Amino acid sequence: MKSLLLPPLALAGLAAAHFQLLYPKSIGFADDNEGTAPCGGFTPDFSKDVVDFHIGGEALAMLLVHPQGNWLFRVTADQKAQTGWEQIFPIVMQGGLGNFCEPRVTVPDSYVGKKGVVGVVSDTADGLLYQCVTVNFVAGSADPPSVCKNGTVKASFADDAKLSALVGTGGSAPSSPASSPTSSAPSAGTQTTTAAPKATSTGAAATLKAAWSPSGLGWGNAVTVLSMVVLGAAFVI
Ligand SMILES: [Cu+2]
Repeated sequence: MKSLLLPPLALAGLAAAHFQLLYPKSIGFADDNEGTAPCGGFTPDFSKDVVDFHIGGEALAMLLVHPQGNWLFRVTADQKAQTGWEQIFPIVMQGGLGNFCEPRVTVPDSYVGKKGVVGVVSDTADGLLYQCVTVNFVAGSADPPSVCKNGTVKASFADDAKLSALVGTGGSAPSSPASSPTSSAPSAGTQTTTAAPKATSTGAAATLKAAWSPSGLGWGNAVTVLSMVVLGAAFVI
């Protein structure tokens, strides 16, 4: 399997490095262009690598080379990756540099049988960074690959207006700011978390899969904070 991991020395002065999508296979990674929406400077090409993405659960594995970043996972059936982006998981804040994986991200049933694009966007100190995967949406679920692991990082659900603007009515066109930059994040809903004291878990990111729906309801677990177990962490700083 092709490894996209940076050599450890590269982690020292990482002004330029951003994040890498380790799984599924990205349509392309170019550090200098990763800030280019919607796919980090690459254009989806369905005559090339198209991977099956199981809507009942597929892993998304990243390597964040920033001390902190917020993750948006989104899908569209627009093969040009311009419109129709839908959020498929709550925005997660990763604290700590290293591997991060959501082992079972799901996609609405309506995508089965279609081709489309899975997008991962990270909001970091360097701005918004993009990676895309060209996929066949298929039924069923897949076991997470070995590259799906979590380093010594913390994760919690977060609100991020910049990321929320990239899905739903916010559209995805980078050059044309949304006329109404509304955030689809239910700000009121996230305030109902006082009943759930900060839950700490030694479980992996799978535990982050809370009851959540794209409609914005069900953010009750937003305060869940996890201490990721080290599952073969790639880096020790
Ligand atoms: Cu960066």
